[in-house]
Amino acid sequence: MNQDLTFPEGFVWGTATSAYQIEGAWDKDGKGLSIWDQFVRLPGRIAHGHTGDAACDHYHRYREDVALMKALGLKAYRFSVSWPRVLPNGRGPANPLGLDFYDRLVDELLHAGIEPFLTLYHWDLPLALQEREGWANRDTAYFFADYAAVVAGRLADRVTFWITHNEPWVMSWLGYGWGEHAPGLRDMRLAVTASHHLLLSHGLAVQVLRDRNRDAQVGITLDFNPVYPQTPSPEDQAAAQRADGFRNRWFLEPVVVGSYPPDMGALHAPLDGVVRPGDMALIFQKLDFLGVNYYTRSVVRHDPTENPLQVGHVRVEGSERTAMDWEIFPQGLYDLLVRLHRDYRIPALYVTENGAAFPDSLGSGGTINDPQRIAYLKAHLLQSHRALQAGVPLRGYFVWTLLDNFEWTHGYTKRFGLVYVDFTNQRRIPKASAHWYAKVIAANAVSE
Ligand code: IFM
Repeated sequence: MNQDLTFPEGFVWGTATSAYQIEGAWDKDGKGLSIWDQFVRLPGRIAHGHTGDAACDHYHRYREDVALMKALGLKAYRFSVSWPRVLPNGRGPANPLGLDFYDRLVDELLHAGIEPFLTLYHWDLPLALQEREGWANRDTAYFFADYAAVVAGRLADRVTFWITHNEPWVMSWLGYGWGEHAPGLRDMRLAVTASHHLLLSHGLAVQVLRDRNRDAQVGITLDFNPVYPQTPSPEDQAAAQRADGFRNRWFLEPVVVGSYPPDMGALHAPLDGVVRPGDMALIFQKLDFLGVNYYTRSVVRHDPTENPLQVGHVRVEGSERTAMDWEIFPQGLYDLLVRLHRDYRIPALYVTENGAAFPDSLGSGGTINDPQRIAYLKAHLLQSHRALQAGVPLRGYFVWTLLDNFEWTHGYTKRFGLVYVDFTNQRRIPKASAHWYAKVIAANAVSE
């Protein structure tokens, strides 16, 4: 028989989005350009040449979108602020119309009884700062703190939950190391340098946010890929340990321990001269919570031909996969949450992103049936509940994402939303998973 597994009272049920992926209005009302506005225009970078110019037009339709969230019974909404919308040049005078937009959005959310979780940075760096080397330039960390002050100056009276960065690992490695994301650079040294400046900017911004609002709850969101060895051999286990250091601990440990993982060998060299005295203490600020983004795991083996970490990635045959070709492995979320709690004793954890893309299509009756997404979410919620039972201080869960949106290099070809978006006319249609999630929220429970 199905059993209802109840979540703690006050558990925060939400969805997450990011500015570039949904807002559109890329050049409206005084917004400056971001590195993504430029990157999407480079030939061959984005599937079908898609851009975020219009995206979900959320900039103009935010009222309708908040009404949708309210109808789903969401308790919280995680969104990001576009830095160049607020500071067109990344620094200097603020754009009042840009700030007004977030002011209206926050009021609309509060009016609907939805708690805003505000992310300051989800990858859309002002282009003007990239022209000064972006995150490879230490100054950017200080400009970020000034930007945090501007946003907090306007919203800290109503926003309690603040997230400094989303997935700085992706920003550093895909943006500066492997060239897959904006700004499209391919230089390991730059990637490591950027990673340090991102972390530094986090520490500086935490101080600013606390200064502006004593009651602020401040955290950072990291993306985790729990790593499993292909075999129990000591070589594979050591490879898994190295992969874990690179993928999971590089950003986590500076923030919650105050130092880079000591076992990262070659990755430390580029930090010479980049890390200045006092930096690690600045980065190691008290955190109120950690945001955990989880989608899949990695399985690895020792492979001396793969440099510099000598880690080979293994494709697990026969496992179910999403449209991103990511293995579906719900137990990874449990393992991760338990491990974060056990090893780092962080006061509170939120799953700030979890979800899946599938090839959804509009059915003849105008509905979207997405049983795979429901199964994915349910399985991950069961693992979240298991983690709670094991004593993990998990306070909330945010589905990625509210609306089908611009999935970076995949353009609009990957649909992650609970709500289907017809990009020809911007019509929003809640999928079956949205109705399912609304029931979970209303019951504060998921059935086994
Ligand atoms: O769409 C992204 C989001 O911007 C960051 N986390 C992963 C999501 C799915 O790829």
